[in-house]
Amino acid sequence: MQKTALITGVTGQDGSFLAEFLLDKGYDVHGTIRRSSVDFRERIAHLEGTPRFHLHYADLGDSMSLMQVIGKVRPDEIYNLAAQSHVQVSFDVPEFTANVDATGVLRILEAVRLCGLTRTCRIYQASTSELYGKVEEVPQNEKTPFHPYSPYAVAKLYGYWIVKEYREAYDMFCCSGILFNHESERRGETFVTRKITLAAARIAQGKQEKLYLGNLSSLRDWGYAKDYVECMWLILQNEKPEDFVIATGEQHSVREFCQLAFHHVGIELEFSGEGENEKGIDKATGRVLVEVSPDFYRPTDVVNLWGDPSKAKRELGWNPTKTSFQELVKIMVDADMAKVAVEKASEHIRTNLAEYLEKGIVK
Ligand code: NAP
Ligand code: G4F
Repeated sequence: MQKTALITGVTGQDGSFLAEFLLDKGYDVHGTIRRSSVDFRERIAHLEGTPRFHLHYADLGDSMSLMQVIGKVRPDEIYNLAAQSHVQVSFDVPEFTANVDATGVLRILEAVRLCGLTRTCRIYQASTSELYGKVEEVPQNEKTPFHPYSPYAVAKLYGYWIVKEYREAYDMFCCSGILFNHESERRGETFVTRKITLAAARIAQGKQEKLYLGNLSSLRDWGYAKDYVECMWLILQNEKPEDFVIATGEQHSVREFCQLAFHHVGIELEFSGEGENEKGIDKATGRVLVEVSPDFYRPTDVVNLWGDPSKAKRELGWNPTKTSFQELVKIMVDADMAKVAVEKASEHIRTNLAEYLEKGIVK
């Protein structure tokens, strides 16, 4: 029988990949979008018009909109991916972050209950390795104690616990995927990986002089988002509702990510100096291409994330290293090189066209 899924945050990186994945599996896919003055639907533009793909307005801060969409769609599966997902931004908008990332989860769970879907609807909650925060052990697994270290992480911790509470109190099939960082060519441009790949592409094509970053020594377990959405689905197909750590089991620093990204555009970077004085220098020309700016430091920073995906491998049969770290960086750099080249070409066309119009060469 055809299943129906509802994805909150379908316009985001993960939402767009998950929508494609579920459509391929034959699902009827519904996604929630938010009203904004400029519609940003770039990641799902190619899906609009697909007969089994439907969009609804809803906001995680607005219970009524959630009740309406859940009551109307009556989904078999809900993937709650919507969130204010930027850790640094959560220090600037902590209350908004709590409303969406913490209370928003409760609103979804209550809407499912109030719509009478407790027995039929399975719920996936997008939890995060940020819960480990100021880490108490490495690598981190499902039993590692949490120590959230940002307003974002504290809000997500509430989401994690309320999901567990509803599972135990009401016997609901709701689970958290504790996902470590996952990136892609669709990653938001202010997350560190995408900021680096876009800057490397712009610098290589003469469109940017320098890249400013924060903590270069921070360590992350970076995977490919397209591989991770499969796991979200597997978690909901499991016999029992359980929480899983999803990670690659490999760790790299921001500095290493930078070196590899620049290597792919033909620039070998050498780092020298320490702290705020550290610089990334082009070995061939001696030009300083990367500098540290304290603007990108956080009041508290999570610096040692490294996941142990053994349970997901064993119980879900998931392969954490389908796309290697090296392949991930290459996919992102190749996509940004193409994006910058297209931007340059269209600028060129616009400039020439203006000149031709002025000279009357074209009318
Ligand atoms: P993302 O690209 O920032 O997407 C977030 C989505 O949430 C967007 O569609 C956004 O809509 C929507 N959203 C934000 N506030 C909302 C609100 N008040 N009501 C309804 N929708 C709202 O994030 P992502 O990287 O795909 O991550 C997906 C989820 O996984 C998030 O919950 C994130 O916290 C979590 N997570 C991500 C990672 C990672 O490494 N990517 C790791 C662990 C957990 P707009 O397009 O309108 O802004
Ligand atoms: O790319 P980031 O901003 O990702 P962060 O903070 O790890 O959060 C992401 O992953 C979480 C999973 O662990 C998700 F829950 C969350 O939603 C989000 O998707 O920063 C990564 C690291 C940090 O330690 C940061 O301090 O990179 C460091 N960094 C260094 N320079 C920078 C920069 N981060 C950003 N965004 N920008 C910089 O210039």
